[in-house]
Amino acid sequence: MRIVDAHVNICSPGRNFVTLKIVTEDGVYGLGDATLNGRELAVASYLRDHVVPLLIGRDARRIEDTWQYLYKGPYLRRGPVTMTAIGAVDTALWDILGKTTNQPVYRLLGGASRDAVLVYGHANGSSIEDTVDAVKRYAQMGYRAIRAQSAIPGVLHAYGVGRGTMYYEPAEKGRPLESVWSTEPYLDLVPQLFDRLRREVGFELHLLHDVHHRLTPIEAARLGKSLEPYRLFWLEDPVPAEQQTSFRTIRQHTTTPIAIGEVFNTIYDCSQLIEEELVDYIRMTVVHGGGVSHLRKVAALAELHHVRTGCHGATDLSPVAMAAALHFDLSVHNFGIQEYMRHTDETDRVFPHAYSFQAGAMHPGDAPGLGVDLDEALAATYPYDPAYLPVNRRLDGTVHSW
Ligand code: CS2
Ligand code: MG
Repeated sequence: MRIVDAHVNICSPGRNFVTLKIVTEDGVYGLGDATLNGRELAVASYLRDHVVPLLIGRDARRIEDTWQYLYKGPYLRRGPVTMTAIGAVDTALWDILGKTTNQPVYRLLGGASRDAVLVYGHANGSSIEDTVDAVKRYAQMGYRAIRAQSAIPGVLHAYGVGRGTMYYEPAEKGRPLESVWSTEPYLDLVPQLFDRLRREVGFELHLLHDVHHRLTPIEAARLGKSLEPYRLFWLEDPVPAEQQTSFRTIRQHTTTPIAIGEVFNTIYDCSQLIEEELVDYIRMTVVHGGGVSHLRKVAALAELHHVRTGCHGATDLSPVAMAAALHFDLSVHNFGIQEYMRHTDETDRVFPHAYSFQAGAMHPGDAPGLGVDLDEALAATYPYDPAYLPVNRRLDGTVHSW
């Protein structure tokens, strides 16, 4: 089953997406998401100019060998661009294998380990009141797990807030937005937010919060401790993730569960965190984490250390990545939860898909392969539109983690 063609599609139905399409000599094709927010064209070029020529003629069924070939072959390894490109190839090959064996991918990954996949949605507001109302709206829609983010007095363009109720797109058309950060009002506000939420909605709902890498280890320890009475499902990305030992400080001071990993690209970015059991959820994705094949290895290491999966599922990961994530989530043993930021109707029309949402959970569907497609004619009506993620600065102008 030789690969005879592969091409990269770039479109922007509401936001930019990069999709790899691999075609075999039997006319069967597979899709892989290759979207790297704010650096889309770098991955498109990596695929077009360096990877696609190497795929032509290869046996599409040799998924692991192709992964190793693309990972070890370039000599220079890892990083978001390389691993997003490899992730797209890997995902597309699993899609092809599912289609040629007439099986949904989750069945090829060992079958369903549960009936459906618990997901969480994003509630945000320009005030605590506003955020409480948004959480209640999500609960009414059937969500059993909700992430809550609120605007912070004195912080301009705080992460995760604004731009509509169902969709949140952090990337800005044109030049990066400059947001202004201040830690103290944030550390004061977040416990108040969750105190109010628990008093208003009770303790049955799972509540989550994303710090988005904006604290130091001791500040994160303090926040984790102050949130313990509100029993969060997780506190996400408390500190920048490059220095894995930083999490020892957090672990020493709080029992609030910690989630990390949406910015990770290989198992080496989290192996120490997992082996020292410094985190509770790993959020690596099929798109930025080297595909289904690599994510299974991360999950296997995590299982040894009581760490569960909590895959990133933001709007800048396309429906192709969401479909692949749900097949992975349905089959992996140590599943925790899946992030589900809804895509716009435009996006859903360009990427018709079999996955569905019901009563706070999702299922990938039983179509052969991933159960997602790309309408290339419709995609062509949405040309690429450069956009960048914000740059964060402290009150004194110093660049700060976002
Ligand atoms: C976020 C993302 O969903 C999340 O947990 O951290 O919205 C993130 O900011 C974007 O994916 C960045 O591209
Ligand atoms: Mg996040």
